Amino acid sequence: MVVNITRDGDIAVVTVDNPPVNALGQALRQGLWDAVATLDAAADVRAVVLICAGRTFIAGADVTEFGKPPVPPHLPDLVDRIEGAAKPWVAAIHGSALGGGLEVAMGCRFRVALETAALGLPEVGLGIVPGASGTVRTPRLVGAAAAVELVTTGRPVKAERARAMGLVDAVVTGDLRTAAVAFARTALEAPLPLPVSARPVTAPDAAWWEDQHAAIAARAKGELAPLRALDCLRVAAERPFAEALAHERATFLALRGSDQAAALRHIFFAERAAPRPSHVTAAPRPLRSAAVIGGGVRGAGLASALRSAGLSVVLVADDDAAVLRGPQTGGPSTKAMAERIGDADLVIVAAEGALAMPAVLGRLGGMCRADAVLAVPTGAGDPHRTAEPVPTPARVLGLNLFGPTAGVALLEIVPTAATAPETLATGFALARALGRILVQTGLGGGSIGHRLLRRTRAAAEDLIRQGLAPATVDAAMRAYGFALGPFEAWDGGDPVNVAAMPGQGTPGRADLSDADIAARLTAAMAEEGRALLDEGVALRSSDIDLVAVHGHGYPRWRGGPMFEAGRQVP
Ligand code: 3H9
Repeated sequence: MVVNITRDGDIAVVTVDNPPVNALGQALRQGLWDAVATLDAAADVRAVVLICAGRTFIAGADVTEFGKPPVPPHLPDLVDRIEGAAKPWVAAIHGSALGGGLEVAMGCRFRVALETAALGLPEVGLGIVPGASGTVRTPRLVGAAAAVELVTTGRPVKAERARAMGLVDAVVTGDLRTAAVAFARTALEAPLPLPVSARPVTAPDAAWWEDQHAAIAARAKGELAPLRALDCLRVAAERPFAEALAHERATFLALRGSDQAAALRHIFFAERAAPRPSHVTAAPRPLRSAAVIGGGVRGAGLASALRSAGLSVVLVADDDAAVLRGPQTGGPSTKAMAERIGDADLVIVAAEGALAMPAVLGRLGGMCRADAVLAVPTGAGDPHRTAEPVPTPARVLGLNLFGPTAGVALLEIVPTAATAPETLATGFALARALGRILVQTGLGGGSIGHRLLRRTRAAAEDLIRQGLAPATVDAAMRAYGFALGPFEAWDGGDPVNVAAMPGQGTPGRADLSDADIAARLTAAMAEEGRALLDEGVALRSSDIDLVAVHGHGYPRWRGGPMFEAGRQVP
């Protein structure tokens, strides 16, 4: 049963049990719908606590239903029904109350949250707006400004902040069920507050809405949902409840069927599939300490992320790591290096180039513990060769870091033929500990990230040869939604020798619109993606999209090059 009703004296406890995240699929909506009728009819029940089994409160609508026609009972009707119940409902929140889950909680007369809980309306991240009164009830509960922040950013807030804004009535510790039942008993002693839908909103003036619009439009860069959400919030503040609800529902249904929502759902599921591939069944090695070798700003960023994940970390700066280049610089410093990294469970070479060469890694392998996992970048060469000189190559793993200059958004694992299953599993455990997206390549030895980059670079340089200025190409890609244009993104790499390119200096030869430029470069990425799949370098086409989005700034709301190319095929 997805909904179970038990009793604690005159308080009924409705427990939702719909693993893994209590998403509001049809069976759960129906179960809650029926529970309202059952409990309204139970004369000896004075209040109802709504609580969830498992790791979280209701985490939202069931996203897998979004591609299909809506089936009754519809969520907005369920929220109204809970609000209109004869007995007051108290939402008891642990884990995350997200999207439809928070909307159900706002239908309840009260909300009680464990101090570790988070609450939010993340719908814009899925290319939609809240569709069950989130844009209409939230401003009635927390005011227009806080509602704009919650709904248009999609970022959840922790329980204490939620209490400060008025989203929850109490933050509790200890046993949630006991605390919520006690809260319900106390609440019954005073007159009930108005249902959320009946509360007034103070409408900000037109200038305030225009400022919000300008700020969000600048951030959204072509993404539709945040501005549509703002529009719903404005209607909610200025129009009666029922009118605003109808406006929100129409906006939700229109966006749900949009290309952007389909693309964002694709990325949502790709991100969740990536960290748990079915072929990785071995137990990871323990990960308590790590050494990060070089890598400049990115190495330092990785070290700090590892520390935040609870590991003890040694960061060896590029200059210190130079000792690895050869015996001539050996002696005491080699010994000092071995002392610094000798205890680490995991040694990550974050430096590319000379420090990632096989000879260097052979030396490094001799300095760290014999069972330490050694993660090395593969951009500079073939990981099989790289691993050869390392004693016990079974513990060597190719590891590439991608993302914004200072950050690491994505880890790419490149196993070699010799990589042991538990070494591979340790790579996955590392990504989970860091909360980063991880993509694994096949055994063929290439890197998805580097190959996509090389191919895009070649296609972009081709455009320069045809007479376009790098700034024109960059602007076109930014207009398409990329975080940076290709030439801006590469300024850390080899300089582009524009002057040496034949055809440069004959402006006007290429007469391409921004859209043409973006189409050329994204098509080149998709073509490379198909080659990566054919060669077995990429295991899934969604992995290529994840690398493009998280590694190379491809607009998330476009779904990545493979997703876009797939949509163009009739
Ligand atoms: C919405 O609510 C619209 C409404 O306003 C209006 C409707 C009318 N649906 O992330 P995890 C699966 S929009 C279906 O690894 P965690 C996920 O695929 C929705 N499935 O867990 C995975 O499956 P598998 C707004 C879902 O503990 C498994 O659950 N809500 C959904 O790291 C575990 O997921 C959101 O956007 C879903 N909604 O994190 C919340 N969510 O095991 C999205 C998850 O087969 N969810 N799955 O691979 C999250 O942010 C995280 O899942 C959460 C738990 C923080 C809850």
